[in-house]
Amino acid sequence: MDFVKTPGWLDWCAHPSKPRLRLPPGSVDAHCHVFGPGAEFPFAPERKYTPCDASKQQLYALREHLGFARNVVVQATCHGADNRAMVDACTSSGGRARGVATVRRSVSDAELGALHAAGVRGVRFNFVKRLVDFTPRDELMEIAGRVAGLGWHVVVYFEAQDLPELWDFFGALPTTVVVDHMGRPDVSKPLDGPEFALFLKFMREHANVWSKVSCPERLSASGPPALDGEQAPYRDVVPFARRVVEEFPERVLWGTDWPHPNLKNHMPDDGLLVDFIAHIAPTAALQKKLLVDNPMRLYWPEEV
Ligand code: 0GY
Repeated sequence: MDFVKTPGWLDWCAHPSKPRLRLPPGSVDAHCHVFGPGAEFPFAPERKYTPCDASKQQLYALREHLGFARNVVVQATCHGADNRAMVDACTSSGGRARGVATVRRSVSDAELGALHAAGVRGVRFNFVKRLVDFTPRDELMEIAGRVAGLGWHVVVYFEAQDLPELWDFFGALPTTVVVDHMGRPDVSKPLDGPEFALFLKFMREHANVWSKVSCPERLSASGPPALDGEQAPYRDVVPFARRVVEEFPERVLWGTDWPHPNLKNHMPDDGLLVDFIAHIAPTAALQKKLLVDNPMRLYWPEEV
């Protein structure tokens, strides 16, 4: 099937730079996606955007270029609850990729078992209104209860202003809960202001909550330029991500977010995104926890 990209859609960076940061051996890119290819894995009818193609081969070429060892492929909303592209990426990775799926209440135990066998270790609940239609909370809680039995976790994606309303629901989830992109803070607001304080409180009060400290390119107003090569890229995001890494070093993950859906103004250089890590996890010990120990514990516990 032929698909026409959403107007203004920016394709991923074809020639990312080589990162200056040398990643610790065994590093995991714990948040990335595949899109189609649409001719092989059609995009879902209920999708809110139509992306460019971004194949598993292209993802794994990026993994090698950047110096990662493994990937966690997160189901993107453009594929709805049709997990075939993500599953195909996992099963053809030689054990170097695990997945996070989207499922509906109608999913059977046999289907969940097949996803587990393919390498899926979590489900994603998305609360970002521009990306998905509303799913009743009781349906999500029922799914969470079922996947808890498989030892999976729940990944949640929401925007900072929605945390108060979601607090009780998240607090009742019976699994590890992984927050995408620090709950999307507005980094033009103060680091010590009430909005980000609430997110830190949420992590403090719930020992089962982890955070991805990813996606500075989505959160930043200052943008990428490291003009003199010394200043941090996306420097307005650095204090927020660094605060989370330093306070919760055992509960943070990082990912490229390749191929970067829905960016209309700026497409990041993935090499520069890797260099951002040095600013938010400034020691070798923190980098190892963020990039190796934590994702291995969550996605490959049998190897830890
Ligand atoms: C991300 C962010 C976005 C999109 C999706 O699944 C998706 O469509 O996650 C976004 O538009 O903010 O984490 O990839």
